[in-house]
Amino acid sequence: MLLDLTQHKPSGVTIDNCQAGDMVTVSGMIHNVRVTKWGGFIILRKSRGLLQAVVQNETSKFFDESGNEIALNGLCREMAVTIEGTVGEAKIKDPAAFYNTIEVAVSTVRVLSRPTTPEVVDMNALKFGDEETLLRYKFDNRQVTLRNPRDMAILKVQSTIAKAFADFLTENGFTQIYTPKIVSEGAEGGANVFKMDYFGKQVYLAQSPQFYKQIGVGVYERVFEIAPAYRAEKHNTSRHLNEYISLDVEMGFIKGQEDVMTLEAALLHAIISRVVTDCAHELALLNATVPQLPQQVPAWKLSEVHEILFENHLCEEDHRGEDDLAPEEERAICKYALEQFGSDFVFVTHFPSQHRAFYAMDDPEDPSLTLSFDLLMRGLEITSGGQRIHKEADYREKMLKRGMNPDNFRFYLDTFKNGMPPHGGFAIGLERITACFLGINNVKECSMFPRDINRVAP
Ligand code: AMO
Repeated sequence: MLLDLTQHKPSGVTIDNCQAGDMVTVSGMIHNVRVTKWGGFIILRKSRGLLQAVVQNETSKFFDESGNEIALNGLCREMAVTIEGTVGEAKIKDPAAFYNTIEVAVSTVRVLSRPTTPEVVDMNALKFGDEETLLRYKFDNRQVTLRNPRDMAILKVQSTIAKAFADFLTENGFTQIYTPKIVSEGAEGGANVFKMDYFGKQVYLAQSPQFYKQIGVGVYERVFEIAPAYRAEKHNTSRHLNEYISLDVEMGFIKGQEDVMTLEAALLHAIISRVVTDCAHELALLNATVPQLPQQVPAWKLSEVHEILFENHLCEEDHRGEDDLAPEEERAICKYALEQFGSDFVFVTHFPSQHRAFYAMDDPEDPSLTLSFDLLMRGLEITSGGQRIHKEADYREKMLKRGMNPDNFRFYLDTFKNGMPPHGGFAIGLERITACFLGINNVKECSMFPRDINRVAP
């Protein structure tokens, strides 16, 4: 047999390039069937959303998997079907309808396969009293509830964010890398690292590709990765996952952390533009407000944030002198930045050295602080980043000060021994940026199969 490679794409008229009056053949899953006196509607689910097909009793015919003619009420939700019909103009109000200016007048429907349970999950009826019960039901049945147009839209936006991230960085001279997730040392420190047995030896699941992306800078100058990261967070919150997708960036030959922050702002600009262009349907369906990112993004030191909030009476408590941002401060400074600077994003810089990972470069002007930053979006931290130490001796000194054993990090330190440029980078949590973009309260809704302290299946 010889395979014809030109056949991988449908040719001629398809549902995505048709006009009123065209005959089309379109396959999809039946999302809903409504029977009327004169015929009815088949709502077909396609990759971007719903398509309406109109049935007329006199002219529409239906066939089962064996080619036997059946009645319209022989069709049911979640059957895989191929519909042939004529395209007509329509004005469909349902926001889940991706095809909202056309419909198909059905000539034939052929069933390709059918569900084997009569109790197919009804995506239209995903309405429960409280949010927690609804989310539990959705996650317990995620393999099917993902087919609901709202969840499809969330993950479509997420995939567009990841694609825009990769495209922007590739266009700006970054090389995509793939680094191991089974590692010998946790990169971020702390206790939230998953241990696992590796042929009798204790190893860890990577909390971040931090070491490897820095190593990548010694090779390619500019690198990025899109990959899972693992955090053994014991608390079950709306902002934490135990496995999340980390959008990692690392770049060499920087003059300071401002270069990294500027790159991130430009990257976010590209991501927002791409989502607006490519996901108009999803944004409308989810009722999302496009994030505002001005040409000049506010960036304040941590101490300045405490001050601003205190002086303007924007927080209940006085947080001046604290080592980190309190959640109420994250929300308050974002509200302030939006009102005063029209920005849904705020950079916060110069976190205390003792609260940042060892690889963060200390500020030469005040070594108790680091040249590091967080980026807040709409009240939530979506990024950490900063300038890194690039001299082996400085690493050793900081590790010893922290009671770490440099011998455990030999391969990492070897990189700096062999020469490294000044460099820095950042990581964006994909689920968090998606949730903030779309105004979704729980990041788990932005994970295809969320992992939390109570859930490893489906
Ligand atoms: P950090 O630990 O702050 O930094 O993580 C970076 C970003 O990853 C996301 N994130 C999470 N998302 C969901 N659930 C979690 N449990 C979780 N933990 C982190 C957040 C966070 O801002 N190596 C550094 C980055 C760097 O400096 O380049 C790091 O991993 O959006």
